[in-house]
Amino acid sequence: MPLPTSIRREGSLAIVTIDNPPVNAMSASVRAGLLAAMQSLSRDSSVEAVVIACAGRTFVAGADIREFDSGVIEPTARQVLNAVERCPHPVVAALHGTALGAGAELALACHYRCAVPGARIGLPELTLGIIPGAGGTQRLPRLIGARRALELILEASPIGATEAQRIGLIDRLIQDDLATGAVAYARELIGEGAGPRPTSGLPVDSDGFDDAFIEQRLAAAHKRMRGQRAPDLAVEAVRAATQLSFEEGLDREAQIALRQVKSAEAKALRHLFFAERAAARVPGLSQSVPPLMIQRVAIIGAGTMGRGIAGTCADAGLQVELIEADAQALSNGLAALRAIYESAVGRERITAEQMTERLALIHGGLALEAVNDVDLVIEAVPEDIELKKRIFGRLGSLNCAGALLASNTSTLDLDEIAAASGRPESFVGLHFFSPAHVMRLLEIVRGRRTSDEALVTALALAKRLRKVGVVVANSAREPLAARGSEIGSGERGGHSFGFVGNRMMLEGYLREADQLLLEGAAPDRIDRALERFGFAMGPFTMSDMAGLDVALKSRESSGIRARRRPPYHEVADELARRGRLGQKSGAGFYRYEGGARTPLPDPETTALIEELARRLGIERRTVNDEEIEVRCVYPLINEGAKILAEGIAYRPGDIDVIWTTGYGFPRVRGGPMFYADSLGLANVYEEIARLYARLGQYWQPAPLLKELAESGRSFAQWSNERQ
Ligand code: 3H9
Repeated sequence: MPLPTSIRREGSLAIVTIDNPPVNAMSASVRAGLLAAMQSLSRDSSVEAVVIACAGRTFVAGADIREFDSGVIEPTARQVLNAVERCPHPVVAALHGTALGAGAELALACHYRCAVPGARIGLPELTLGIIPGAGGTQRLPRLIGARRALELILEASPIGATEAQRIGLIDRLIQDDLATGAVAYARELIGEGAGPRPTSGLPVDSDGFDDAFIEQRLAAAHKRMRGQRAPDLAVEAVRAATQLSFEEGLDREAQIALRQVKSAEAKALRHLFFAERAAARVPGLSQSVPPLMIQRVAIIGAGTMGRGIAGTCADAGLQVELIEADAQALSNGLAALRAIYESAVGRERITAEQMTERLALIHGGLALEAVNDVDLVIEAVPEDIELKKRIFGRLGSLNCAGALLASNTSTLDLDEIAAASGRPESFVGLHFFSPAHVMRLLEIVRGRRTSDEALVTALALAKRLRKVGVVVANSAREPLAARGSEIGSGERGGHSFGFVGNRMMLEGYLREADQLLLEGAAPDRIDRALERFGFAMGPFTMSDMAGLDVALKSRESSGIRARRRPPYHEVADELARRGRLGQKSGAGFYRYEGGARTPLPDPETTALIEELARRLGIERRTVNDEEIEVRCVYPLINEGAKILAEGIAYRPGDIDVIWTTGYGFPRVRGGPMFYADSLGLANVYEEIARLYARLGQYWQPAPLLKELAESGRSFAQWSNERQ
C-alpha cells in the first residue's frame, strides 16, 4: 500500500501531498503521515515554507467517518493540527474540490489558504449529529468572527471559494493550475518575509454574537434538523471560543465532540450517511454497463406529479416535453410550474435568469407524438392501471424505440404495465414523491424483466436530478403463499402493492392510524403523538395534503380493498366517498377555512368515525400517546421485515433511506429498521406478538422478525451476513 502522505521538495519549499482516495478522508494513517511530515519539516532549517495539498478529486473531505465507532485513535486530529499550526515556517493550504469537516479544520490550522474558484469549504458535521471536533469551533470564530462562524456551522453546508475569500476564510484565489499557483503564492510569502500566522493567536470578534442572534439561528437549525441536539452543542462550543482561552476552548470542544460522537443521534445519522451511498450499489447489477444518455424527456400527465417531475428535470438541464390530453389541464400545469419557479425567485433560491432558462426547457403539448425521439418517457397519469397500459400500448407505434420507459406509479403492478409497452426490458418504475422538485427520494422499481442498462440509466438519472435513488423490486423472488405470511404481504403473483415505501405506509402505518380513530383517538391527537415521535407531519395532515381520493382509487383499481378484511382504511375511504378529499376540497380528516392550509378539528369527522365504529362493532376507549406510537411505528418494522424476506427491498438500510427521505421518518432515529435494532428485535417481536394475540389479523409477526429475535440478531447483522 502506498503511503497516504508524501513530501516533495522544490528548493526551499516543501509540498506535502495527501493521497487517500476516494475523498482523502483524514484517516488514522493520514494523520500519522501528516504528523510525521510536519515534525520533520519543522525541524528542517532548509525549509522556508510548506504547502499542504491533496491528490485526486478533492482536498480532505473530512475525518474518516468509518473510524467513529472505534474510539480515540492516536495521533488525534487535534495533535496533528496543532503540529501544523506550530510549524515555524509558513504553511499554505491549497484547496480544490470539497474541504469539509476535518479538511476545512486542517485548512484553518494552516497559516494561509489558497483555493481554485470551484472549491467549496464547510463544516457539515451537524448533518452527522456531531460538532466540528478538530478545532473548527475555536479557529473559525478567530478567523471570521463568532457570528459568521456560528452561521456556517449551523447551516452545515459548504460555501464557494469566492464567498470564502470575501469573508476572510480564503486568502488567495488561484485561477489557473492549483499546484503551480500555490507554489507561486508560497514563494511570494517567502519573498515578503511573511512568517507563520497561527489562527489560534487571533482575537475573537464577538460583534453581533448576542442571545437574540443565537436564538434565531438556532431555531432555524432546529427546523432543518428535527430532534437534533448537535445544534445546541455547537452553540456551546462557539460560545466557549468567545469566553475561554484557545486551549481551554479546544478542551471544551473535545469534551462535547467525544461525548456526542457516541450519541444515539450521531449513530443514526452515520448509519443514514452510509446507507444512502450503499443504496446506489444494487446486488447483481453489472457495474460495467454504461447508462443511456438522457437529454430529452417526455412526461405524460401535467397533474401535480407530472409538472413537479418536469420542473425537476428542467432544474437538471434536461429538455422536457410535457404531454397532457386535456388543453385546460395542460395550461393549468404550465401555469402551476411557472408559479413554482416564481416563488423560488421570490425566495431567492434561483435567479430570474435561471427561471427563464428552465422554463424555456419545458415545452407543453397535447399529442402523444411528442414522445418522438426522446430518450426517456415518464408516465405520470392517475393510478388507473388500464389507463397506464393503454398509454404504453400506444407508444409502440411511435418513434421512441430507444427510449427508457418509466411509470411513476406508486402502487400498481409494474410488470403488468411493462408488458403492455411491448418492451419490458426497457421499463422501470420511477416513483417520485410530492412535491417532486423538493423531495429527495426516487424509488426506482425493478420489474422482472428490467435490463441492467435500464436500471443503471435510472440510477444515473437519480444522481443527475440530485435525488437519492433506491432500487426496489416490483415483486417477490418466490411465490408468496410458500412463506406462510397471513396478510399484509405482497399481492397476487408476488407483486408488492406500493413497492416498499407506500406498502409500509398503507399496509402498516396509515392502516393502523385509521384503526386507532375507530378505537377512540382523534386525528389531531394521533398527529401530535407521531410528530412528538419525530415525524415531520402527522399521518392525517399528510393524507389530507396528498388527497384521500388518490389512495382510495389505487385501493379500488388494484382490487386490494376487496381482498382485505375490514376494518381497513375505513375512515379514509368513507371520507373520500363523501367528497372530503383533503386540503384540495376544503375538508378531509380536518376542515380548512377559506383556502387556508391550517388543519382544524372537525366535528363532522368525529361523527363519521363514531358512526363507522358503531357499524363495525368497535368499542371506543381512551388511547394514550405511547400506544399510538407503538401501534403506528411497529407495523412499519413488521412489514419491513416481510419486504426484506421477499427480496422487495435489498437491505434494511434501503428501507431506512426510503422512510427518512420520502416519508418524514425522524432521521435522528435512523429509519424504521435501524430504530428496531436500537430497541432490540426481541423487544419489538414480543410487543408485536402481544398485539397479534389482542388484535389478530394484520399483526401477525413477520417470520424474519421472529427468526432474528429468537436468534438474538439484528437487521444490520442479517444484512451483513448476506453481503
Ligand atoms: C468530521 O470531519 C469530524 C471532524 O470535525 C472531527 C474530527 C476529529 N469518511 O458521497 P460519495 C466515502 S466529520 C469516510 O458517493 P460524491 C463514501 O462513503 C466528516 N468515507 O461521493 C463513498 O464510499 P463508497 C465531515 C467517506 O462525489 C465514497 O467516499 N465531512 C467520507 O458524491 C464517495 O462518496 C463530511 O461530512 C468520509 N468523510 O461526494 C463529508 N466521505 O464509494 C462527507 C465520503 O464505498 N462526504 N466517503 O460508497 C461528502 O459529503 C461527499 O462524500 C463528498 C463527495 C461531497 C465529499
